[in-house]
Amino acid sequence: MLSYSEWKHVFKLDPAKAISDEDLEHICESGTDAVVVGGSDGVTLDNTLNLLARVRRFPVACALEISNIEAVTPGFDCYLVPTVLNAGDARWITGLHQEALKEMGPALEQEKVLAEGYCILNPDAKAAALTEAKTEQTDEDIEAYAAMADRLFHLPIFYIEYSGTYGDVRMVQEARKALQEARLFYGGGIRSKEQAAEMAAYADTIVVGDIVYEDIKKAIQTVKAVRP
Ligand code: 1GP
Repeated sequence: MLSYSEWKHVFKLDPAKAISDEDLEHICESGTDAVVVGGSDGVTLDNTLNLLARVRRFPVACALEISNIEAVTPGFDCYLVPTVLNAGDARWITGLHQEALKEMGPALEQEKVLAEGYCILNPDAKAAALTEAKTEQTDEDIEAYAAMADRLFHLPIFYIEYSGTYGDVRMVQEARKALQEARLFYGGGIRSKEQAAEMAAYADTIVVGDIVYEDIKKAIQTVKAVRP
């Protein structure tokens, strides 16, 4: 199984959304590099465990993106911890993380845990509202956020997030220029193989979410764009 630094394409599955066994098989056997389990609403320990068990029937890497501390369970290949660098509410930058570590600090030694420095750029995304993200950002702002994630805080992942809408490729290009070590993730509104290829030209990893629940065939085609 590939480690996060080799991922070019991942599917993000929301444990709160229903997916048939057949569609899940298509996703897991599509040639994608990993399945990331994560969502913003209604994520529970029950639905997380259920999806983990179903994905585990296939030989694909499976990561948990933590949004809710009650839903964290052992058994994933790695754990992604978002910190929203452009959040207006500081709880989403360090607050919830510090609270979580009070309870779960020892788990850091035992599990593969990776911080993701998010920059949320779609003002209509649920996560933007929740974190009060400052989504109006210029090219220079993005370059500086990327440099901050990469060389100041040494985060392993910088994530340009347009969840729900296809983003501005210029922002991904700006981030690309500024990054030296961190992996660049792009996610948001990828609904075709052309869009997948366009973002994958600059991002190390593209994240494909909603289309899985809207058009499974189109979702699978996004893999071919980056893993022909
Ligand atoms: C969401 O970046 C991911 O966190 C993927 O976005 O659901 O819009 O594909 P979509």
